[in-house]
Amino acid sequence: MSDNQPLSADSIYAQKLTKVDDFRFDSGVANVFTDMINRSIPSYAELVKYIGLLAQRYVTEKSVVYDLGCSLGAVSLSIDQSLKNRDCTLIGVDYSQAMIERLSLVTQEYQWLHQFNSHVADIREFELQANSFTVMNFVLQFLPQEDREQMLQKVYSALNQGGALVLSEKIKLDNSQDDELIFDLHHDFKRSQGYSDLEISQKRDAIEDMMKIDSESTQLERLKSVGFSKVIKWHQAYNFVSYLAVK
Ligand code: GEK
Repeated sequence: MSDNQPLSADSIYAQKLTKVDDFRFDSGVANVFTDMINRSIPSYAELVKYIGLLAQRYVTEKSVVYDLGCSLGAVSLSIDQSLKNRDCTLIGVDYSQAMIERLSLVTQEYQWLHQFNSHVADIREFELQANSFTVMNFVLQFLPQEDREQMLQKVYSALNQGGALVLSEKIKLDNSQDDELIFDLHHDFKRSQGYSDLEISQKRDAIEDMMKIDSESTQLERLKSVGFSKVIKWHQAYNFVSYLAVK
């Protein structure tokens, strides 16, 4: 398959590396991203599809919708397809230039049903307009832990009353034995996707400093403390969960 296809296979950590550098969302990762995320996050494709369905309930006519940390735009594409007869503007933001360039490449033949704008920006610095629906699908976990509450506060403030945030995160279970078990089960899942033990451990070494995982209780308390009136966990596959938080 040519390098311009979204399905180039992820073999970034397949060979033994003398030194494992910190993980970066560079062009090497962007080129294999669709394969990488589908083989790393259980039920990723279903989750993305169902986010489109949630959008049907929360996106209001002529409103803005945000896909923060959009990578190759999977969530925006799902929402675009799902909202057939509603006028809205989709905005994708990602700080990786390589991701946004690749998003443009892989969607160049796609006919958007809604206006879609993408921006290269750090979501912590990016000003949010009033909007009805914001999605952060596995993105908050990459922010320094001390910046996460402020980011959620900003999202909450920009949402219209009755609007919703979909927040998907890898979590730590509060009970340490349960957490070890779910961690191992996720490892089994990655093996079943064709990743070797070497790939799994080198990727973990690369990512562990830049992706600090919060516990389930921290996630729930933080969403409540920024003001969301309703917070429910609507999806879970292993230790990958998604919360629906309604203003
Ligand atoms: C999907 N949502 O396919 N500002 C902007 N972008 C950021 C920041 C930041 N501070 N930190 C990380 N990113 C997508 C998947 S991937 C998840 C999201 C994963 C971006 C980063 O460049 C990358 O594209 C994305 O967040 C995380 O549904 O790789 O596990």
